Amino acid sequence: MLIYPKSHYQPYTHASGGWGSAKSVMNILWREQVVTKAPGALFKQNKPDGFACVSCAWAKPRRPHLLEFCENGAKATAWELTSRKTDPGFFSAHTLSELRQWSDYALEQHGRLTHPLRYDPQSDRYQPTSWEEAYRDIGAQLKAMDPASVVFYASGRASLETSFMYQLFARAYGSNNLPDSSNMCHESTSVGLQESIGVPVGTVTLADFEHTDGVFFFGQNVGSNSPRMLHQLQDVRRRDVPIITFNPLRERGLERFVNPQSPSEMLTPDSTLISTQYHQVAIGGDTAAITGIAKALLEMDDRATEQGTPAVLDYDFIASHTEGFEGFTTFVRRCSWAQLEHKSGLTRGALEAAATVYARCQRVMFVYGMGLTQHRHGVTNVQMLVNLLLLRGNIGKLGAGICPVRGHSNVQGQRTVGITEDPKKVPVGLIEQHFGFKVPQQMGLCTVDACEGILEGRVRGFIGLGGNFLRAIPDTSRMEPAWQQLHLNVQVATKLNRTHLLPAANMWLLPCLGRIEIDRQNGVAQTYTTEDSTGCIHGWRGSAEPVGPHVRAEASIVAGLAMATLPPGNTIDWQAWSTDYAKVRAAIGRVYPQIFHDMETRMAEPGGFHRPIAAAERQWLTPTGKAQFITPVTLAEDDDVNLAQPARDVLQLMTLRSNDQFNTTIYGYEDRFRGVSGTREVIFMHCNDIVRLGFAVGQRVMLTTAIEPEVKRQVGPFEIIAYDIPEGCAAAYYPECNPLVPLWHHAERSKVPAAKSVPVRLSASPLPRG
Ligand SMILES: Nc1nc2c(c(=O)[nH]1)N[C@H]1C(S)=C(S)[C@@H](COP(=O)(O)OP(=O)(O)OC[C@H]3O[C@@H](n4cnc5c(=O)[nH]c(N)nc54)[C@H](O)[C@@H]3O)O[C@H]1N2
Ligand SMILES: Nc1nc2c(c(=O)[nH]1)N[C@H]1C(S)=C(S)[C@@H](COP(=O)(O)OP(=O)(O)OC[C@H]3O[C@@H](n4cnc5c(=O)[nH]c(N)nc54)[C@H](O)[C@@H]3O)O[C@H]1N2
Ligand SMILES: [Mo]
Repeated sequence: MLIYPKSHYQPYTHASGGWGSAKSVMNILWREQVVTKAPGALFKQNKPDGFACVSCAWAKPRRPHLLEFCENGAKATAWELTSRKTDPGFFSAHTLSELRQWSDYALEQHGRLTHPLRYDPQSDRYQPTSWEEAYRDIGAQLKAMDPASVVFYASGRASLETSFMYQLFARAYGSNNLPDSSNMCHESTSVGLQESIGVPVGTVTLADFEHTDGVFFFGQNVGSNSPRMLHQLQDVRRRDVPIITFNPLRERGLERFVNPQSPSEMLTPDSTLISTQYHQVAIGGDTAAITGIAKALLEMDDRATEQGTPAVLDYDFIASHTEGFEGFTTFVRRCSWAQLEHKSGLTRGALEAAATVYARCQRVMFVYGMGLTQHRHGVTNVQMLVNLLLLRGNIGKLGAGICPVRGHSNVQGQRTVGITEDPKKVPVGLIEQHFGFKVPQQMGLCTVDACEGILEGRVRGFIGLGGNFLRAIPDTSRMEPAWQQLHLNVQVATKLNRTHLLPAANMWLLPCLGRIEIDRQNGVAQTYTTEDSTGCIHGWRGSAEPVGPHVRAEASIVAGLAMATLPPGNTIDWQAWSTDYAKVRAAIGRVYPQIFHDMETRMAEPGGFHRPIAAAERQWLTPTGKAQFITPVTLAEDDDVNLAQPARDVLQLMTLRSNDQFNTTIYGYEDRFRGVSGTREVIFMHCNDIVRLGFAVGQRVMLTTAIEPEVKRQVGPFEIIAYDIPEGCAAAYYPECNPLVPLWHHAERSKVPAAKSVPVRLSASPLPRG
């Protein structure tokens, strides 16, 4: 195992990108021993003849750059291509009890899984098994279980082909229990946008970036989590288009950027200023902030009426395309500035400044991420963005629209091909017609429901198509003991993680190919498809040799499990599908003809093809055929705790990602842009809070959840860092803080865990400095 340098904090003052980025890429290529192997793969990353990067869902341009990847995409590639292996020899040397003491970093860094494994309770070890035995035994277990008690989880990476097969397998087996990572991520988007504009996805494509004249950025850390978008933002800024950012933290990538692939920028002190206004909204203050901007707009519009100048609101659009305008504006007018300033943590002047820019621009897009969706009122947040866009007709025209930045590289696509717990969201009739089985009608379990089912013992079986479920979900300390009570647990994975280390009575770990590897079936390299955050669908193929002969493609594993489980007589030819993905695509085209007709030719076009998004054409697929202004019921995104008196010792904690991780995959201990190295066990706080609460910079503290005191939820010790963050707010890393998030503390309606707003109290750590 690696020994880390002593933890270190020094504010970072350079731009994002630049030499720091280039150095960080070289470091990981070296560490993963892929310096010679990776560059070939990196040239193919996000190219028409290459593979889709696994690091984020941001769109890939029709005419790619010579190197169409970012620092974190390169890290993801190196991490997957690593020459390190976690093979049967490793498992015979380590018991699971021992491995549970390892860090997330050490587990994955040990390398790729190479053989199918079965847990042996006697020796407390994983032991190699054959694929045939694994399928047979898992199939036998599944056949003996009640389908309603089995959960089929998907982390958002698997291709459209594999995902389509997976949901079909679950439904043919008799279960709609298809939670996915989206349930912890952009489900607030899927619920909110569907109600507001009649589609569950964003309306913006890359072309809009070329025509926009105003970008508003809410709660998304582009520099770390979708760095390729910085190219579009840089182009936007070169046209002198304003970018207005709302984020409690001053994120480096939203301030300045140097393109590490541009020699002229790398060799000169030039960097691009990204945000032209930066508003450090309080955590959970966005609904109030957006209300404030709307209020300022209404006031400007009133003045225009008085003075006989052109209206600020787009009344034609509002009249012909929307409903609910009166209710919404009445609400906005009723909110006082004092209230809005208090809840948003921003001054009236700041909100008016943002409104002035908004009113001046003719084509505005709103970009957002987890800072909006992972709140108790995350759905309201998303709908507030739409309300503000509708006021000036900023949906359904070039250069304008709503742009959720999805996380996993195919998370949006998985939904498109049927991975959802809600059978009403899939074309049941066509599935039944083509595949000859009855789709169960009962609503399935989403992620939070699945966790509740596990806690209560109703869920007995769990199949995981990727991901690190036990580490990604809330309330980890309560979930871990319950997880071990499962009867059946099957995990399909590329690398070992903590989810695999708390075994069920019957547990298998099945190694699969990664995205970057060539997937040969009957000697033919297969292509596969994904859908990005802008609804664009591309064909891809792997370019590196597989990690070993015993590792199988995800599609083939799903088919193997399905054939071993389902009764003979269903009309799906799993064998043929898993050896020729064109056949799966043909089936997808039959079930979703509007989106996927002629897929075989369209997927190969440069830049792929776009799924139709009705709202982008100003067709509103809502019950009344109009876009909806939806009036919020409250200004507070999080009302579990009133952060004003008397709870002055409670801080609102956000859990977030460093620049050196992909979700629960920890690449290293270097959060460059935030200036932290050597550790992840830190809490970022405002200096006034540190003093007010009687602590000191560098002191180690325990964090305890301040709601539901009868359940003790605690993590630590974490070192205090004084940081530029609003008073009353704090930040620390995910997944280390997941034990603090109560399972019930999730967004209303979308059930996305409210991971960005956990009320916590701090106490001095009793433990000596480690
Ligand atoms: N390198 C890398 N890339 C990734 C990932 C990764 O872990 N590493 N994860 C992928 C996945 S699955 C996802 S979903 C995305 C996640 O990408 P993001 O959506 O950027 O998610 P987070 O890093 O959790 O941070 C969200 C941002 O929200 C801000 N924030 C927190 N609370 C609030 C609030 O109340 N209001 C506002 N306005 N802002 C707030 C935080 O300061 C932070 O900048 O990235 C994807 N891409
Ligand atoms: N507190 C807090 N909790 C959060 C969040 C937060 O911001 N704060 N964010 C939430 C969000 S947005 C998300 S998306 C979830 C993420 O939840 P998940 O998607 O479940 O987690 P990941 O960390 O992305 O999964 C990593 C594992 O996936 C496996 N893997 C990697 N590549 C492949 C592959 O190609 N195939 C297969 N089969 N397996 C593969 C590896 O074994 C690796 O260990 O976490 C959520 N949890
Ligand atoms: Mo995500």
